[in-house]
Amino acid sequence: MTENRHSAIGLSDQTVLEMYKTMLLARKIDERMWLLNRAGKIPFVISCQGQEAAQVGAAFALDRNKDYILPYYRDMGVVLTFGMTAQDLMLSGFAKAEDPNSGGRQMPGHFGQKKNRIVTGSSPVTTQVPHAVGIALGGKMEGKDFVTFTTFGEGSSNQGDFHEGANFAGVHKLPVIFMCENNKYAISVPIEKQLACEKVSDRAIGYGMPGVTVDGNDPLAVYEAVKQAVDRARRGEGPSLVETVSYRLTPHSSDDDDRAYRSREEVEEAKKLDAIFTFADYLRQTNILTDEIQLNIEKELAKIVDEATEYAEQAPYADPEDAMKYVYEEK
Ligand SMILES: Cc1ncc(C[n+]2csc(CCOP(=O)(O)OP(=O)(O)O)c2C)c(N)n1
Ligand SMILES: [Mg+2]
Repeated sequence: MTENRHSAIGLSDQTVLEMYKTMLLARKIDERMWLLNRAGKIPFVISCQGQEAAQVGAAFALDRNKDYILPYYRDMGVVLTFGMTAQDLMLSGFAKAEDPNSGGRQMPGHFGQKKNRIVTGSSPVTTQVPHAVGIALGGKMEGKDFVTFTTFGEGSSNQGDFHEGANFAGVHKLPVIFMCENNKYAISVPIEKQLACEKVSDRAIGYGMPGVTVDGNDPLAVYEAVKQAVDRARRGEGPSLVETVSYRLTPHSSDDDDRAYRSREEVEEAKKLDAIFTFADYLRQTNILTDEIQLNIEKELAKIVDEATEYAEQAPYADPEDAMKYVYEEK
C-alpha cells in the first residue's frame, strides 16, 4: 500500500480523481488536435503534453471563483480547470466564430475567457507577466483578496518582461504567483543553452521572493507548492516563484520537426515519467482508480472529445466583416 500523500496535504480522494480526469481530458483533446491537424482540418497545434500534471496541480490550488489566471499557450490543463470546455478549445482549434478566446481571430493557445477570469495574452512570449503584476496591483489597491497566477516557459524567463514584472511585484509585495513550466526546451534550444544559473527558481532571490523547484510530473507536489504561494499572497506577504520541471513530449508545435535537434532515445526516456501514467499508478495503489472506473472515465472523455470535435467542425466561421470588430470604435 502506497503512502497516501494527498490526504496529508488536504486533498480528498474525489478531488485527486478529478485532477486526474482533467489531466487526461487535456491529453485527449491535445491528441485529437494533432490528428485533426495531420488530416488537414485544423491549421496549428501547440501542445500541453508532458505539462498536464503541473498545470492541473497548480490550478487546483487556486480559487476558481475569484482568482485571475494569465496562462501561456500550453496551459490547456489550467484553462480546463478554470471552466473552459473541450468545445471552447475545439472551436478555437477550428478558428470558428463562436471561439470564446478570440472569435477565431487568434492562433490556438491564446486563451482568454472573461467569465472565468482567464486574461487574454499576446503572441510575444512573457507579456502576460507584467499584466499579471498589474492586475495584482489593481486588486491590492482596491482591497480585494484575489491572487493572480501567471505561467511561462523557462526560455521565456530570460525575457525582460519576467524580470521587470518580478521586480515590481517583489518591491510592492503583490499577490502574484509566477510559475515557470520548465520543459527543458525553447523550441530547439536545450535548457543548458538557455540559463547560466542552475535553476529558474534561483532567480527569485534577486526579486525578494521565495523560489522553489518541484517535480512537474507530480501534481501533488505542484499543488502543495502553489498552495503555499497562494496562502502567502493572500496573507499580504507578496509574490512567489514556482518552477515545475518536466519535459515537452511533442515537437514545439505542429510546424516543428524535433528530430532535427533531439534524439528519439531522449524522448522515449522522458515518456517513462509521463504523469498521465505515473499519477494513474498512484491512484491505483491508493485504491482510488480501478479498472472499471478507468474504463468509465475513458468512455466519458472520448464522448466529450468526439462531441466537441463534431460541434466545432460544423460551426460557422466568422463573417469577413467581423475582422474590423474591436479594432475601430463602433457607433
Ligand atoms: C518575444 C518573443 N520572442 C520569440 C518568440 C518565438 N517563440 C515562440 S515560443 C518560443 C519558445 C519559448 O520557449 P519556452 O519559454 O521555454 O516555452 P515552451 O514553448 O518551451 O513551453 C519562441 C522563441 C515569441 N513568440 N516572442
Ligand atoms: Mg521550454
